[in-house]
Amino acid sequence: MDGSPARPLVLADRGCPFAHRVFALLAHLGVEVDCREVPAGQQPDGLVELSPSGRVPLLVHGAVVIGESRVMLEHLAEVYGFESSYPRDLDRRTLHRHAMAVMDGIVAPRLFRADAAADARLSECLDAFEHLALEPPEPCLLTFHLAPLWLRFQWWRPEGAVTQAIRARRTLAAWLDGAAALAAVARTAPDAGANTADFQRMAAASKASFRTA
Ligand SMILES: N[C@@H](CCC(=O)N[C@@H](CS)C(=O)NCC(=O)O)C(=O)O
Repeated sequence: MDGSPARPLVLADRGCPFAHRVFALLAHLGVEVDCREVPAGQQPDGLVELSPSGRVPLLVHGAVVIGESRVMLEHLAEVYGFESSYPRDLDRRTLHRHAMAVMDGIVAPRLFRADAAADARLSECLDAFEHLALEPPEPCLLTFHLAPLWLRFQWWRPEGAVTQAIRARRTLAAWLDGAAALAAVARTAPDAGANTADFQRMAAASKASFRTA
């Protein structure tokens, strides 16, 4: 790379919450992005060469080809010098990273499938989010990471245990609503109705990939 990185290419399902994270960050940074629509579960020409599992979203940026949205955020934040990506204080930075890992490892999979073991840990998971929800939500990797998932829980699982448990925590729910209302998140969010219609297709693709994982 010569100091002017190539424009990022994101292969993604238009409604995917994980891809939404990346589009929100890039919108906030004012970075133009090329998008290629790849419905979850499909493997159009050229995808398998880049991603042997065929999973999306996928970021192609110069020599980097990666398929984990959390790592995409980190990569793009460094490339484009996102100053407020993480708090300066090490302890708070670690807590942001921890909350992001909890979201991806335990909470987000519940969009697609029930998990009794995760139910038992839900309160502990939400504590990890709520501890960070004391100040107003600002554009940072944590807010771009959590907000798209909070929107999908409300749209796709309005009566689900995660959605209900978050709503019962007023401070956390207000903070997540504020994160979802950040300009870059709102501007890159799909239409709620259309996205909910896409959910069945994404859930089916997700089940298929969990089965074969
Ligand atoms: N941990 C991944 C999750 C990616 C993911 O689950 N993608 C959804 C689409 S919203 C899916 O079902 N992918 C199935 C597939 O690509 O086969 C990330 O953060 O990027």
